[in-house]
Amino acid sequence: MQPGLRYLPGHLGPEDQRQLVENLRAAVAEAPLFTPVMPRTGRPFTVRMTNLGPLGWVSDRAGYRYQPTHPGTGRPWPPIPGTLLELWREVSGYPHDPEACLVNFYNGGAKMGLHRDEDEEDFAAPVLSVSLGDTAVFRIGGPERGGKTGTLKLSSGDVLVMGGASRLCYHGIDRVFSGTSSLLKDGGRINLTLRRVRRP
Ligand code: MD3
Ligand code: FE
Repeated sequence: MQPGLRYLPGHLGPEDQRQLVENLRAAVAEAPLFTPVMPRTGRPFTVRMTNLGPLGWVSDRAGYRYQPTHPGTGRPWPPIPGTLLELWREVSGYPHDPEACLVNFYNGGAKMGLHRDEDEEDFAAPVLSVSLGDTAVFRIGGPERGGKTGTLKLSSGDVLVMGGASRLCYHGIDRVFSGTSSLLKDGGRINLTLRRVRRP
């Protein structure tokens, strides 16, 4: 385990999980999932995304960035649900609210390669992750690419707080195990990451 990484297995109970899924269904109706593409190459991600909050993370041929509006509709992102703001206030140890909640949707074949989250100005704030639906294999390494890595299974209701040194560690999702949760009626996995983008 990396210093600053806190793993809170099953932190969200079934009722909170179901409520979040309901919030997300409404949010996705307003701000549909889109398929980001890699900068320059235009190669599509296997994960689909949307965002909640004043800023959202997007990736397209022009690069990675945070922006206030959905790339397809041009409308502002829906608000971050109260349950997530309460969770952030409870576990982040950071005195300002998050500005972005990236919503990642994984179907059975989706994965996310090793990367660092470094498009934010404020690395003093942790990144907080909530897993919903099918179980995934999460991989985390150190601050340099090519270092030693380890894995952790993330199940529905698990919360991870990446603060301190862990904030800038390489990480990714190796695979998702289809059919391991009945939370989402069509299966798959949702990961929510709450982020502070700008310095307060
Ligand atoms: C460790 N998401 O959205 S969440 C991402 O499950 C992302 O969808 C993965 O990586 C997912 O950028 C992993 C856990 C996570 C998130 C951010 C981190 C781990 C992290 C930032 C720094 C270190
Ligand atoms: Fe990440």
